[in-house]
Amino acid sequence: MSSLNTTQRNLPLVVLVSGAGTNLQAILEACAQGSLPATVEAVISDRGTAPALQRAAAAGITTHVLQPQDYPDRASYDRVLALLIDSHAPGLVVLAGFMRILNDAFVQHYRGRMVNIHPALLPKYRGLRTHRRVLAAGEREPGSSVQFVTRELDGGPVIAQSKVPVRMDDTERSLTARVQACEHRLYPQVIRWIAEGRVRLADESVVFDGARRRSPVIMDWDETTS
Ligand code: NHR
Ligand code: GAR
Repeated sequence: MSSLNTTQRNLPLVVLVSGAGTNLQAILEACAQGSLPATVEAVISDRGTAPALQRAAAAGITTHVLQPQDYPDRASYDRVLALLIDSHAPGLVVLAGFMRILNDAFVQHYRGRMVNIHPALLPKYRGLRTHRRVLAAGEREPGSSVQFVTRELDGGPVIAQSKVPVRMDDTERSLTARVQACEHRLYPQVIRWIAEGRVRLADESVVFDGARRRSPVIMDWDETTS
């Protein structure tokens, strides 16, 4: 059946989570508002207790829990995870607070089709407990980055970043909250660019509107919100 609006298909997403799921929530809301031409087909968690699962269920999204302790090794876990993801035929796999390292075969399978959000201005502060390390280092420029996932941990090409002001009296909690508020705008925006075909991975670089980028897009919300 044809109608006026059938040319633009929504990008099917599978979102991987481990925790609170506030980024998942921001993505779900952007989809529901029509500001993100994507559909969350499934949410998969490596932890049965992740609050993100409740958020997904509340939005009527299919959820799966795949617990590492039920698999003999990382390779078999990653293989089953990929089969489960592929059963939903996503155009993009979205890591949203997913806390488990994925093996090379997995990362290769989703090359150019998997993104991650990390709470720092990469390449600074790769790895875990980012906010604590940012504060301990007296970092003056916290922020968040969205990148394509490649073999090197937190080392894939960065698509976009957003900076966040740090305050004298910041605690791990207050800084985390400010960075997350910024992530909730950044992640839907980057997924929108991918859904619209404006951003893709070519070799080791991000291509934006047909041009190879040598550095990430820096989001300045005053100018670039749409
Ligand atoms: N996998 C690959 N191959 N490459 C990346 O860049 C990945 C990845 C999987 C997840 C997210 C990431 C982050 O943004 C991510 C990026 C977990 C760990 C980790 O050490 C590191 C980085 C990231 C996520 N995880 C421990 C592990 O043994 C478990 C830690 C825990 O359970 O708390 O998997 O920072
Ligand atoms: C986000 O701040 C994300 O940047 C970070 O975890 C949070 C997940 O929050 N990711 C990492 O630290 C990856 N190591 P959420 O579950 O509420 O979306």
